[in-house]
Amino acid sequence: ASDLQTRLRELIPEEQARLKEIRKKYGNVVLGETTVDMAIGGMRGIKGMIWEPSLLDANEGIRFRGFSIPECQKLLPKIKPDGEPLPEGLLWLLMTGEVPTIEQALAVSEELKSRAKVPGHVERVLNALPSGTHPMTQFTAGIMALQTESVFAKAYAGGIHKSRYWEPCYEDAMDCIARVPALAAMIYRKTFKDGKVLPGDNNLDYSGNFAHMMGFDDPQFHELMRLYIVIHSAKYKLAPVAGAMNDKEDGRSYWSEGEMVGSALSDPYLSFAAGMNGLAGPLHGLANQECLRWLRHVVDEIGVGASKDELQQFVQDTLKAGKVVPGFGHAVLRKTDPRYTCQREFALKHLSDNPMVKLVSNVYEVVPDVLLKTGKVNNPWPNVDAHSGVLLQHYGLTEENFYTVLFGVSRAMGVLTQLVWDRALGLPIERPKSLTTKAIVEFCEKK
Ligand code: NMX
Repeated sequence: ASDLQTRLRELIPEEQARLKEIRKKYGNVVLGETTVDMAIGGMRGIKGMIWEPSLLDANEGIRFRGFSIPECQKLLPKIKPDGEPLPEGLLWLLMTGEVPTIEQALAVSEELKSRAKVPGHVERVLNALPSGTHPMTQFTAGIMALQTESVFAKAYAGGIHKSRYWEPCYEDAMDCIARVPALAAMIYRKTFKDGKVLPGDNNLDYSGNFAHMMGFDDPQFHELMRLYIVIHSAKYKLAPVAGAMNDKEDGRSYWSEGEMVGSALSDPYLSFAAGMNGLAGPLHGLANQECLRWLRHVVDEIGVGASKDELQQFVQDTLKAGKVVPGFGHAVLRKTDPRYTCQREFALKHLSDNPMVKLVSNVYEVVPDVLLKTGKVNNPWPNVDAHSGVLLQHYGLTEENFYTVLFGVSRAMGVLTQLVWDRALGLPIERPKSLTTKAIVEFCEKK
């Protein structure tokens, strides 16, 4: 099938049967144990949720439906033969588990275009917010304003049979994915530019049009947006509970809110907005902006041509001041993040003369040794955030307060895909068990 919904309709009965079989065959198998430490420590490492779009491997980094980032770059359809893959193709992969043909990816592109119109009241909601409202607050307010369009909420109110929940959920997921670039671009123009909302261009693909609506028409920046959206689209691993905001570091997630909220049959807009409120937390979405700030600090204090010795000293001073070196380390990954590597390759291909790129490269040569010498850092290698800010800055997207919104636009694909599958598989409301500390102590003492 060349359209996504038809392909999903074919796949869903197979996947429902597979899940039933897994449950029947392995339902009683123990996946892991939960300790008191884990209960106190943010449920880190507890295996307790189904998440299909992606999985994190400690050595290889994220895999989307089993495919590593280099594999996705090679296999997913592109507009230019040596260019970056289309996020529309990735969306097909995330939804179906299958690498699409170029026709299928372009069909997704057309489908998203046909759904992209943002209703007028969304801009009025943004206009009502005071100036200085953080772009992420505007973003979640905008998503909530879009919720008036929810097909799922209307279908549920109309008494739809639960076997068909996934259909209106799919409508909302695709509408939401289609509309968030225009919403984000609107926020960008209002917050940082002349306030004029730029119309979309139907001749462009999803990423190119997003860049265009923000006011960026350099085809190379469009390429960067394709890469950026692909690598930021899905999270790594499972996410337990509402309130945890820390997906980037260890897989606990803002999506936990998205998924928890969605499991209560809140529609995709309500669920996605909940997730985005977690992404806005400083332990999560803001790390990329911190990296750029740290690099700017280097430039201000020493200069963009800082020698390796000077950098080493600067890194040591950062540690001595009780701060982390942003962009390095990972809770799960134990190698250089492939999302860093592909951005570095992009930089070497397109902007190797940029002095900030050289600086990032020198930092890469200095930081891991210094971190290793502390004897406590489990992963001294760079993560995705170490490179993204410098790339965006090169093309003129310098307002780092906006970076989390870019991240949010990308994540819509991963998180809303899972929501469609949650409904298709009939997954129930999520309700991990909480205990009081008194109950924990009583339980332990009885043992
Ligand atoms: N700079 C300085 N110290 C570090 C760093 C770093 N980049 N990374 C880890 N450590 C310290 C960490 O603070 C901890 O110290 P202490 O015992 O005094 O609390 C110790 O090393 C052991 O930590 P790990 O087990 O290696 O790392 P953990 O799983 O706790 O945390 C991060 C993972 C990502 C939070 C951590 O590496 C960090 O803070 N990195 C810098 C911030 C950053 O880049 N965040 C974006 C992450 C994006 N992403 O994950 O993709």
